[in-house]
Amino acid sequence: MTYHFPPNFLWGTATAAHQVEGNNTHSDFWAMEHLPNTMFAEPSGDAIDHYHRYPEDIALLAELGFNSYRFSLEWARVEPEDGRFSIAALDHYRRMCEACHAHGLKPIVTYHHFTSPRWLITQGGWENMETAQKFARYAGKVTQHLGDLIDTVCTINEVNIPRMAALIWMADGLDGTFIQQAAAALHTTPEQFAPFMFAGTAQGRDVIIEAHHQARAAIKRERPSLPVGLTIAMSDMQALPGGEAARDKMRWELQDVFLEAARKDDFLGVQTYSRERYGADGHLGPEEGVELTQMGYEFWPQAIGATLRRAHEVAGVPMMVTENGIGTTEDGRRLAYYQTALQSVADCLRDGLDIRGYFAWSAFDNFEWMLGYRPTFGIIAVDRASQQRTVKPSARWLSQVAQTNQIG
Ligand code: GCO
Repeated sequence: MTYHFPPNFLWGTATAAHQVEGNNTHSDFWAMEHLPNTMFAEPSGDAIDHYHRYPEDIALLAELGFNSYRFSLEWARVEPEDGRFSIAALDHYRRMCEACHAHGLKPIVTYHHFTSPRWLITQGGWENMETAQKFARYAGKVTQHLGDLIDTVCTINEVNIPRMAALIWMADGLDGTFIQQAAAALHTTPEQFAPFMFAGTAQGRDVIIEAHHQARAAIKRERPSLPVGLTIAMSDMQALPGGEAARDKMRWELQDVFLEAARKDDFLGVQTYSRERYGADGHLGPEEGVELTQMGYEFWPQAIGATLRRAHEVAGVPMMVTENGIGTTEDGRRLAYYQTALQSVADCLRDGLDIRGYFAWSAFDNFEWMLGYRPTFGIIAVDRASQQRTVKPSARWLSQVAQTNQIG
């Protein structure tokens, strides 16, 4: 059955500065990527050189028929030293926004996507409450300089990722040698080492939420009408019989606390990739027989519908799917993923949920953090030796959807 999306629905793709720009040498991640005992599969290096190639990249996204583009600013470029703002960097991002407008793409701009300036980590990073003010100062400055060109702001990408890392992925602790080396490289102690991803304590959570609230206020002071929200990573948290209590406890810690913190926002960015199952003893691995993605989690595109419904219930604000996608070498599986995912977004809209847009993760194959360049999430492939871009069939399919504003 054909479904027509609402008029003005935003169709786009998403990227993050550190994953695509290349040479973010002032950032904490750059330092961590280059340690002798690094946890990173490889350094980000030139990435896909989006810093210089954004004009062609944005033109390509427009050619595909999208009407918006979600990208992030690199705080370490904008404020390479505490309190010292680079007007040249701010001008660069202004030009990016201008390029979007020239091509009919609405810029959805994320102010923080995992990476931070090195100096912030030296000062205690995301476990230090003063970071909230520093982030708000930066957010105010950015908004003053380019707020007139921004359509929507996502303050912090995936506010809950540090908690998720601490309570699930890194629950057994981190490699001590890595932490020691990283702390030394960032001029702090292993006890106070708190880049965003590693700020997984309850204090880290409070700092991040406070940073969002203070940034929102700083942005609104500059431009009261600019829509502001945060984004959250949500898997569909399912309980097997007997697993309800374990699931509910985790769901509170990993999702609900943050959804409640977003209740006064203009919108919420929902980012979903898969589901997670809970049994009586807690978190379970993938179910036997279910196809896995390159990331090792289940191919479960219908998760997006479930998470949108949950977010609606708890946060109750307008929503955007700010990321959704799959790491796979088989583009046919990506296409199948998007087909099912968009059907489930359409079902939510039919049920009256207020969903304003859909952003595929990702526009391009890019630097997948600790896993390096191996996982490929892009709807556009990149040959990193020549930096040549090649549109994949899944991009053509999404392009059709975006241009007709409907799925069949
Ligand atoms: C995240 C980030 C992206 C990732 C994507 C694929 O969700 O972790 O926002 O930077 O690359 O999710 O794993």
